[in-house]
Amino acid sequence: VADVVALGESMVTFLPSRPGRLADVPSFDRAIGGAESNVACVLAAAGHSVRWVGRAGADGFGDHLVEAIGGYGVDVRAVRRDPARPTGIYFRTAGDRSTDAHEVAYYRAGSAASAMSVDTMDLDAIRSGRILHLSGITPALSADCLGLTRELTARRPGRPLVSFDVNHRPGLWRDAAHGHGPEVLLELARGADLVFVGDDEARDAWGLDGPEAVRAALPEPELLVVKQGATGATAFHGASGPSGADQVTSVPALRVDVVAAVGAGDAFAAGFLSATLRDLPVRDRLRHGHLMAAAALTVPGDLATPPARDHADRLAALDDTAWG
Ligand code: KDG
Repeated sequence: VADVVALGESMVTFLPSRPGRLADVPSFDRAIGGAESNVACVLAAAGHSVRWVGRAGADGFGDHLVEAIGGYGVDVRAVRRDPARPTGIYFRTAGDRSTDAHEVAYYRAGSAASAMSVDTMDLDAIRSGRILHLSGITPALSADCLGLTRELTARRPGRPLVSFDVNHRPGLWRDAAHGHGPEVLLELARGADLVFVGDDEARDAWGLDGPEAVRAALPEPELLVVKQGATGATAFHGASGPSGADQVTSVPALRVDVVAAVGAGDAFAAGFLSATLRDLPVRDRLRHGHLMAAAALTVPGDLATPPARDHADRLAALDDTAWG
């Protein structure tokens, strides 16, 4: 049994060779992206057994994704290849360091992954881990992808622990005829056991201000993590326990010089899930999330080498004065 199965679209990512507008950047370097496979790669690099399930084209970019993600030690045997549809790709600019306002150009409409559905995917493989990690990107891709995500977040006895990162991508929902992003994301999050959401996403998508408001609108998940950017993260947990009352745990983020914020949310989820698999207390799960995020924030691509486990454990165990 894998520790974690992550399902989602991965794309070949093109990182700019220099700063500037998309219109001006003359060349790009190839890398890999995809929120869920990013989580899988970080978890594998941190020593967990992880499987990524997705669909890629039967093309060179698909080969690259499978080889590169497999190269992180992620099990890619359940990835399906589609001879009729291409692998999605995307380009992005370096953006402004202080605001992280960057341009993204997706070429993924009609991609192999957009054809993920309850019929085209191996549901047993998807449910074969202790934790199933999903994100709100998948339901934005197509009606079929939404149907698959609904099936996987339906509460059923014996299912793996379902982790859901809201990952609101307004650009993907704008033209989606199959659903209204904010509503769909709230519905799916209600079906998950563990939910990650940024306070900025909660404000933009749902008009909810601050962690308490998010918890009030989303009481179902056993554990809710509201990420507050450079400030920190707050977890609500235990409401389904005997007392019925939530415990609330907040941990400040590490202060780092941000190179690129893309991938930091995925790394945070990976750190939190890694510590969850090790049954660490919620405070330490948040600290491991911040440590992995700090590694991702300080590199230009989505993926950074995570700190070694014993190193991360030593940092997470520092007292509150070190953690601000
Ligand atoms: O979280 C990082 C992702 O945003 C990036 O890898 C691309 O999956 C991606 C998406 O759909 O935005």
